[in-house]
Amino acid sequence: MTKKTNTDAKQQDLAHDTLQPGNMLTDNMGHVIGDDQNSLKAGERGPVLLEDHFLREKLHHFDHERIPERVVHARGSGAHGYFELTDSLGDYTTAQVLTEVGVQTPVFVRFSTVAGFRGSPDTPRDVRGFATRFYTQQGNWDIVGNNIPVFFIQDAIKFPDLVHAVKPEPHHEMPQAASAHDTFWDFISLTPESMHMIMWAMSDRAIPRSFDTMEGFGVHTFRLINARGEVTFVKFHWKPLLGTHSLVWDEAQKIAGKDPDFNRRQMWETIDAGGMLEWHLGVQLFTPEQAAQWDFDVLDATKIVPEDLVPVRLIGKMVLNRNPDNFFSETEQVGYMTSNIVPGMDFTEDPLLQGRNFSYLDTQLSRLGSPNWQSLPINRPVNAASNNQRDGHMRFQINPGRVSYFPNSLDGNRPAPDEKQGFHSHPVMASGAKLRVRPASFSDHYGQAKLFWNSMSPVERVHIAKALRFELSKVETPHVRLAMLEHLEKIHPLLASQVALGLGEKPRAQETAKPSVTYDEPAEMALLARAEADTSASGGLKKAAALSQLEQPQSAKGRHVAILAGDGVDAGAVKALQQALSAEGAMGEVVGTHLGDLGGVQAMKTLGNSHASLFDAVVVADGQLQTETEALDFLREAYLHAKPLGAIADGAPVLAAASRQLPGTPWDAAHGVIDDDNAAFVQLLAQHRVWNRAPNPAS
Ligand code: HDE
Repeated sequence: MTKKTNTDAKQQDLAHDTLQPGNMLTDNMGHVIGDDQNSLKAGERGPVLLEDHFLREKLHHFDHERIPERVVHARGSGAHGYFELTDSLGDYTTAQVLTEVGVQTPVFVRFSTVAGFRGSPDTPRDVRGFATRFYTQQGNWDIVGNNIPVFFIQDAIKFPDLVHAVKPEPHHEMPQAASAHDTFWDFISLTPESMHMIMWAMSDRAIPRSFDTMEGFGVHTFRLINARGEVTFVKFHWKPLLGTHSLVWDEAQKIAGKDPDFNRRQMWETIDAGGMLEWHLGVQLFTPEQAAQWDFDVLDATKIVPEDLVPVRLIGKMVLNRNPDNFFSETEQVGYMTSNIVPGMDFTEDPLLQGRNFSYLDTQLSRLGSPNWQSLPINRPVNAASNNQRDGHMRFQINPGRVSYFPNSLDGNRPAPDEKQGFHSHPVMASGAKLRVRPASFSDHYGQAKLFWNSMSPVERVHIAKALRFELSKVETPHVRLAMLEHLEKIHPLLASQVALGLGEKPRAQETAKPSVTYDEPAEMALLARAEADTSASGGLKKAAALSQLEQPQSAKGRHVAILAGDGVDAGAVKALQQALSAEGAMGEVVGTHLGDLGGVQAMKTLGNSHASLFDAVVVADGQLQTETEALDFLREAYLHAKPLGAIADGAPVLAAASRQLPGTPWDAAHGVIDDDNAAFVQLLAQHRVWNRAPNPAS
């Protein structure tokens, strides 16, 4: 069967505007330039003449090359691909993209951090944006989501305050891409509705390993409407095929210096090498009647609908497999909008979503500079836009004829609205007094924070406590730190006390454990493992499925393994390991004492230009590295970051030498250090981290 596909539609559309260089250099008006390296001067040694129109044009364009970066989500990276529906939602919606099984719809996805500037590193502790545009035959549909399913605030009117608080402080513009500062925590401590989101933001979710090991969420509840006009509520989920995995905090900070483009580079290189990034699209479908039964409000974006109440139904797959041709024209100029929905869908009354529907259109004007921004190649729909809008700065199209109004009799009344095919707002009953209030159903701010806490594994709980200690210890104003401890107390007293210890405050709980600084102390882990909270606003659940990342699918696919080697390496052993890894979709990269040939294997990276934090696991393949400090550091770092370690050929003594740098730590197979067993190593790699190292590693 030939697959119905229109994935090429956007690629073909973009091809119209993709310019190949001609043979001769011209100015922007097509005049061939004779000399582009010397300006026109009066005499050999100047002065330069104003008459030099080539110089002026070139400088003029250069002077205006920058546009304002996004006010949030400035740092980001995008890729093209397609979405293919495998399971029709025809019972729930008339949207073609969700009913035509087997059709491939082109997509462009942009991943981002929120707080940092455009040039900031990829790996701060932050929420990640996950914005997807579907170029459907019924117009663009955007899911402008995040990698966390809830948000800090319930009402869009608070968004500017939230963003002002988290961005670098306005008097000295510090810190860059970090929430660990006074203004953020001041705002949060005065905003109880943010507590559920704070638990997510302090968890490992806020330091994802890569774009293709993070989930995506539409966050808000939307409506689907079927042919009979019936409404179903829906929440959208992107589930990565590789599972959801994170960095550890010390590693994330080091990557920010060693390779600030870490996530961007990995996506680019994966696609460049012919690979792809993949997610399932999942939906939670529920009726308004079901929603009315729950003890939380589905219009409140600080709440999840636990998967135990409504399972996620996987309905299709998204594949990203083409890098942009030009970062600026595609990734920078793409303008997503929550208001981009297609017939068969509708918004809900979520006040955060309603505010966003204004903001995303509005912001493009100051960023892209003209009301014609929707005609930019990356933004225009594959079904051509057709209306009576005209003129404005940078008009791209030439609209012939004298008619630019509706109704008209001079051009056959075209283009005309179409009752049948057009978008309809669902006729939701709306009435009431005009009130500036928050509904009572939005008032539980701690119940789902507790649900999240209860759902974490012990090691994930320790990471949350450590993240809070890190962040709050950077807050200089004592009353802000204390105010945050009050909130944590309401989530769990043991969590609050463990954080208090790190801040030099008196813990309220009778029982405490030494807070871990370098290691996850087993005592703290054991204490927090017992810290179960009573929940509310959680549909009666004490714990929810799919929140802990340790429950995620395990696979070695896409993992990068450093193979440390010098000139004396056994090339056969290295190649055997590389083969075992590539059979599972992982990569073994030789990191050499120098670049190039190491007696039969090629080093593409060196111990000096690389770092353990840039790999998922490390194997040492050469006994002569025992005396190489950089090799020992590689192994030590990887051990501390709970990564699988191994030795092949005569590498074992190097592991032993590295272990002596960390006295008292076990370096054996039971703790993720594998000697000369490729199959066991690959199996371990699929588990991502070795959490049973005791004491556990810095994170
Ligand atoms: Fe955004 N957000 N946002 N946001 N957001 C922007 O739009 C805004 C919110 C999200 O890769 C801006 O084009 C308001 C939630 C992503 O281009 C701006 C509110 C979620 C991106 C804006 C929110 C998001 C943005 C800045 C509160 C997850 C990057 C540039 C009501 C569901 C899109 C731009 C890209 C970007 C406004 C809250 C996700 C200013 C007013 C909740 C992924 O319009």
